[in-house]
Amino acid sequence: MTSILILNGPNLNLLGTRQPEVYGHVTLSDIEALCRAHGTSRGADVTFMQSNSEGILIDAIHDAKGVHDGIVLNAGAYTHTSIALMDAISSVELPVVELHLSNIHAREDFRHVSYIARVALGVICGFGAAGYPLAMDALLAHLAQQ
Ligand code: CA2
Repeated sequence: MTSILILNGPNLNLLGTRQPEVYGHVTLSDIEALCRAHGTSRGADVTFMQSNSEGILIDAIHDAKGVHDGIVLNAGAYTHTSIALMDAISSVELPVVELHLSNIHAREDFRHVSYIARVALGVICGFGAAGYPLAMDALLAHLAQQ
């Protein structure tokens, strides 16, 4: 069975509690349920995690090698700052779909820069929680071609 790691970065544990005008009312638990249901419908195994720590996210990417077939990554604000996350993705040579709830290109200039995009298969942003199943499908379509 295809195995997907869905990895969420800093502050995403706060979803649904603040800034609903930007991120909506959906919680990270709601998103996890959506991803698990979508995985079941596609016959894919889903591992879902969140961390506020850059090091834990890097370790999760390293540990994904040989365990998962690909990663959906919402790296949160580390997207715009972390060369270390970019290097971790390059090192494991697993396909990664970068995902954002908001349209980062319609927001502040500093959010227009993504270190993840340089090493990602592709990027999905601006579709809210619905972006997660879209990212999973993009990853599964890529893996089916391998
Ligand atoms: O749009 C996205 O998914 C982001 O990755 C969310 C990050 C932001 O830094 C990125 O630029 C785009 C923020 C994570 C969630 O932050 C919250 C802060 C307060 C309340 C709820 C969520």
